[in-house]
Amino acid sequence: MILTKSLASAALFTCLLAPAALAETVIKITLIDKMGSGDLSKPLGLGMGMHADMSLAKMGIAANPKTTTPGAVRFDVTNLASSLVHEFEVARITDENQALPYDQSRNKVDEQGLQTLGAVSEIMPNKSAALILDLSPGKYLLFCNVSGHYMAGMWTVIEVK
Ligand SMILES: [Cu+2]
Repeated sequence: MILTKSLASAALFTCLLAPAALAETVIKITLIDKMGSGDLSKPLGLGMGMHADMSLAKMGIAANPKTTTPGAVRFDVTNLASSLVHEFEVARITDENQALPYDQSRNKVDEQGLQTLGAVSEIMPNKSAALILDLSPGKYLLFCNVSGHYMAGMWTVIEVK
């Protein structure tokens, strides 16, 4: 723990001198889907705060670890889908038990009311991408907002503390 802290302050100092040397904590993100030819045209009701049985989800986002420390966080995102393109978005949330505003006609989370901090759009199957964000303490929703995917279970929540 002491080692981690001293590394963190050293990293911060280095960062002030040379932004390119910024050291981040890393969260491994895996985008998963087993939809096959499943129907995504109607919302499947597996969104955050909807208290659905998530074992029914055929799409998901796995984050490891799910808790990290404040500062620069690098999300290493891998799309393990066999054929679908996914995206990866990060939004700050206040209450993970509250359902998000949803645009039924587009079958997507309505991002107007969301504090979105960053996104990687269009990650092809079997490809990886990275996103680096400076995160303060709080809870963050990680999700895919390709039509139908969020309601199919493609989200998770991480905590920064
Ligand atoms: Cu997706």
